[in-house]
Amino acid sequence: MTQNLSQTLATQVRAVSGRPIAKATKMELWQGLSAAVVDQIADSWDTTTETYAKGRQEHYFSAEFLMGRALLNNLSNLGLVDEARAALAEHGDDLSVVLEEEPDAALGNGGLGRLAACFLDSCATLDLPVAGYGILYRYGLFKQLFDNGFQTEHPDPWMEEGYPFVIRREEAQRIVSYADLTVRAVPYDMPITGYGTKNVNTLRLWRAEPVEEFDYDAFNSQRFTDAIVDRERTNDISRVLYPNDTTFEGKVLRVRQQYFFCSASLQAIVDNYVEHHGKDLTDFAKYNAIQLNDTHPVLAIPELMRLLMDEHGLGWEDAWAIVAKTFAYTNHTVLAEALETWEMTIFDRLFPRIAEIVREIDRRFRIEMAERGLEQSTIDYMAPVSGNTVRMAWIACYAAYSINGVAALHTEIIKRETLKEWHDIWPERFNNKTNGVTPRRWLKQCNPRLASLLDRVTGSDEWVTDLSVLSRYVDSASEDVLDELTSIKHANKVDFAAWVKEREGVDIDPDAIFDVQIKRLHEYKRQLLNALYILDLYFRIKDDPTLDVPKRVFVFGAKAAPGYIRAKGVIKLINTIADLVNNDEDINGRIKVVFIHNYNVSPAEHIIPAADISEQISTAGKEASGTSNMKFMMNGALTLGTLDGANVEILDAVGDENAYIFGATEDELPELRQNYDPRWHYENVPGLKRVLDALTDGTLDDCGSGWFHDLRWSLLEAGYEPADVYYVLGDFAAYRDAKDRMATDYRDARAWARKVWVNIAQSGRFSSDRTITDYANEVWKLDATPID
Ligand code: HBZ
Repeated sequence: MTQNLSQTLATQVRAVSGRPIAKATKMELWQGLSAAVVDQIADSWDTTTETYAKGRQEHYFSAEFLMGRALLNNLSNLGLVDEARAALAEHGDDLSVVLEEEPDAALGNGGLGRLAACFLDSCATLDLPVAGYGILYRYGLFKQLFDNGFQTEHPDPWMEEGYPFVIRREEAQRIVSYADLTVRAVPYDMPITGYGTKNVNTLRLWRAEPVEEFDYDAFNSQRFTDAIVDRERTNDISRVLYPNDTTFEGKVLRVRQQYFFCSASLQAIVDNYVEHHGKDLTDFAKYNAIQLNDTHPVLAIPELMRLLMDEHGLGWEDAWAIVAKTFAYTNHTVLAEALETWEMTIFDRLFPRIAEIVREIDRRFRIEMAERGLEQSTIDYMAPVSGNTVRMAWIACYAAYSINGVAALHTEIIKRETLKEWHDIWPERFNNKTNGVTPRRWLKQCNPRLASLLDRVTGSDEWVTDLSVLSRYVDSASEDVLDELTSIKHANKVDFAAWVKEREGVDIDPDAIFDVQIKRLHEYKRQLLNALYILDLYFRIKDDPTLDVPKRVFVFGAKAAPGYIRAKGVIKLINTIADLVNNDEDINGRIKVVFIHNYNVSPAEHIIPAADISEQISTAGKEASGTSNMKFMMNGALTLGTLDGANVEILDAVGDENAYIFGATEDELPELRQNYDPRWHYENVPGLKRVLDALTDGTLDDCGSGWFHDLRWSLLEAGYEPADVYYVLGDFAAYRDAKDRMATDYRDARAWARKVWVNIAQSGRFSSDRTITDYANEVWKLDATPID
């Protein structure tokens, strides 16, 4: 039925551009090719949807899906890359140029959102009946530019020019009601292809639209603004992704967003149940499981109660019995400020019925706990509602049948501290699911040279869907393979250097060590520690120009939340250090610093294959898992890291000699902190004083912002809070030693390549296929359902 890609390409390009393919722009070629891909999968997608609808399904609720680009991913999954390249070549066009036209779907902040995207890829590849549900934000995460080294934020209207990979499903719209507003939720479905399978899963993103496009009564009676105001309030709901991952702004709107996608998704899920299994909802949990990606979708719990009771006539106990078998909750942080709480007054204002249900959950919880004999103070602490505060994580812990952390250490910490009281009562609910990343995007697609070496070494491409096969070859890499690894990395660095030159205007030497830290900017992630090292190295070379150190390129990519001034100070600092060292003739290119602006999924695909050193240097106990650490490992960068998050498991997989671990550990820190005096380190650790003083003595200019003074102050004095809460100065000496040692070790190319190989070969357990298989077996109880 479907025509081949080259036949449809010309037709689709003509349809989107209204002119012959020879005259189409690159953007129109991208759109036409993308539409041609959708044409290829339409039948399988429909069959998959129909098949899944009848059986048990898992629904992944997430406020964020950081999908990145779709076209290459789909072509690669469908085995159509060569055909697409040839089809474009017929018209004199180059696939790689066309691919670069695609905007990133940046509907996420960072790790949490990207994890959701990797999970969808694995679910489709494993033929698992899983759908994602979220919001079709008109503006994804802000676009970052630098103005004189300062971050500036700009809107990212990613769909403005048309986006063939989301299909509006007019007929599947739902109504979502608030006390002050009724809106239409219109689903836009994105096909999620899997590697080497016909199954095509779905990501359903909801967009808010006015029930009536325009209030003509208001308009005609001269109330022009009234007519527009309601429309805009509705459009606001899916207008923009919140760029906050610590602080909360526009609380009411954020709660509105959360309720919006939870309610619309649950209505669709319940309706599907009724259609296939009848009006008696008793067996709802037999057919449906819902994974809550952090607390953002926790409103789904009272909303499902409402739907079951108010729309389907169940009593409280029956409804709660279903809810308690439906939801599973993933925690992504131990930072107290990120466990969402809302004011009850917001709930009262937006949805009084949900507020009432939450109060009833609270009332029953208190009774149940009193019957268990818990102390009143414990009950008050754990109760979903205290005073005017609603604690979303507590609602999740009470209702969910499964609660998981995202790395072994993280799960231990939430059991012991963050969620201790819950673990005391329901230890059986707790489980670990160490994160993973998809080897399709993060190895096969972004690093074709390495992928082809792996094909040759293993004799097949089985590793693409079972990355664990690589471990069989861990001890058997010949010297030829090791040399080839070195030249692949070098070739990737040459490509990357050209990309950096074009994008950032900086020259970097592919023979230097590429040392990379890419992640959101946070104090706990300690980009500042890295910056202090670079400054120290700079001074060391200035002191002794003959110092024999290998050439280095320090690469950063990071966005700071717009209101997070200290994080923005670190960005300005790194850019200022870059100016200083990149242009110093004494340094003569021995150190280069590059801050990649607007870091996102597709820049990551250029950066990671070129990295030698993976910076994973968070204060121990603070990074729940990390996922870039896994991507780097897969691409043969060695970890320079603390014993934090999944670094612990990476170390376990590769062994001491193949990773560089430093710094205070999570169990040492409480005691270390008791007598911690950052000033002592400032005075006594050689080099530290010089580096910290450079922040304020005129060496580095913060353009009158006062931000560098604040950074120094946060480490040394900090006033009302303890100084240097993230132990930057405490870990500085150990970090410098480890990083210097790495640079020295890099000189032995063979020995380095052997470490690189061990990292690649042992990366199998960090494939999201492994993570998802564990979720499917242990939490979702879900079987693969291939459509053929
Ligand atoms: O989730 C990250 C963790 O910091 C990281 O360690 C982990 O690997 C990753 C996946 O499990 N957490 C986030 O990315 N969190 C957010 O982006 C966030 C967004 C909005 C919030 C709170 C947190 O309100």
